[in-house]
This record gives sequence, structure tokens and C-alpha cells, in this order.
Amino acid sequence: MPDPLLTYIAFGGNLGDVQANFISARTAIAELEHTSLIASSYIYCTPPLGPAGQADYLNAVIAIESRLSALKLLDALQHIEQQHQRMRAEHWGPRTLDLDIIAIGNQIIGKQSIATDRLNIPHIEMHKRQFVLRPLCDIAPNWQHPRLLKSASQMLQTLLQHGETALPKGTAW
Ligand code: A4P
Ligand code: MG
Repeated sequence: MPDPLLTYIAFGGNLGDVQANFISARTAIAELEHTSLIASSYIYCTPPLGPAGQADYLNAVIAIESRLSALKLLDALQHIEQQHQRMRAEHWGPRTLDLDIIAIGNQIIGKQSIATDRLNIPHIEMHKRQFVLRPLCDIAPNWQHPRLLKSASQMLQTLLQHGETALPKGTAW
């Protein structure tokens, strides 16, 4: 059995009862084999990135320790996404639940320039997204990006210095 690795998972959604989905997805992740929940960020209400006219998103990040391989963890998260999306299968577009693996220890997996691989670790867009960095800073401000060699709080500061509006305060869940 490999040693457990500290892993960060980003939650996002803007359709249906997103907070209820976050809570049940977090429970399902904590119940995965060889996996335990370490910490949860606050939940933030965030303006949508992408096509206009979508509802605001809720976003959060959790920390887990897991001995699952990266691909096994991705399979498990996609299964949990499907369990939550099936409830609203008639809808197309905005998501009930998106689970992205942000980082696994200090691993670098996949090409880091284009999102063609089944898995890119760290998540290829994470350093550009306040809706990932703000919650990550709640639980791991000193986590260091293994390729960019910047901490989560340094990357968040960079976005704010470039003029992004800081997200409103988050709420516990
Ligand atoms: N994949 C590669 N690397 C990873 C990783 N580290 N974690 C692959 C998870 N999956 C990874 O993802 C598409 C494919 O990415 C997967 O099959 C997997 O093999 P998906 O979740 O099935 O599809 P998607 O949602 O269209 O892609 P993605 O990349 O998750 O979407 P985005 O770019 O995250 O956009 N605005 C706000 N405010 N907050 C949000 O959370 N989210 C989106 C979704 C748009 N706008 C948003 C938010
Ligand atoms: Mg995703």
C-alpha cells in the first residue's frame, strides 16, 4: 500500500440544491476506501466563468488523505458526480456538481499546457481561478504549486493585484 497523499478537491455547481449536493458528495468521498476527510473550506458564492446568463456558482475545496491512485480517485469522483447529476438529467448545461482534483501531494501528472489528458495534476486552470484559490487558502494557504513554485496565497494575491474583485465572505457547511 502506498503512503496516503494529501489531496485537494474543488467542488463547483450552479444548478439545483448545490449545497445539499456538496454535503452528500463530501460524505461519499469521506467513505471511499483508503481515504479520510481532513478539512473543508468555507463555501463561496462566485460569479460564473464562461457563458453569460448562468446562475452564480457555489465553490469550495476539501482536503483528504488517500492511498487511492490518481486514476482510481478520478474514477470515484466521476461516479459521485454521476450519482448527483442523474437526479437532473433532463437539464443540459449548468452543472449540479463538478468535482475537480486540484492537487495530489506534490505530484505532476499529464501535459501541463493543454487539457487533453484524462488527468492533469495540478489542475491546469487552478492558478487562474479565484473560486479555487480563495477556498484553498482557507485550508492550505502555504500549499505550494509543484510546477509554478508559488503558494496558494501568493497565487490568490496575484489575481487580486491584477484587479479581480475579492469574493464575499464564505459560509461553513
Ligand atoms: N480532467 C483532467 N484533469 C482533471 C482533474 N485534475 N480533475 C479531465 C478532474 N478532471 C480532470 O471534466 C472534463 C475532463 O477533464 C474529465 O473527463 C477528466 O478526465 P468534466 O468535469 O467532465 O467537464 P467540464 O466541467 O466541462 O470540464 P472542467 O474542466 O471541470 O470544467 P471547468 O473548466 O472547471 O468549468 N464558474 C464558477 N464561478 N465556478 C465554477 O466552478 N466551473 C465551470 C466548469 C465553469 N465556470 C465556473 C465554474
Ligand atoms: Mg470537472
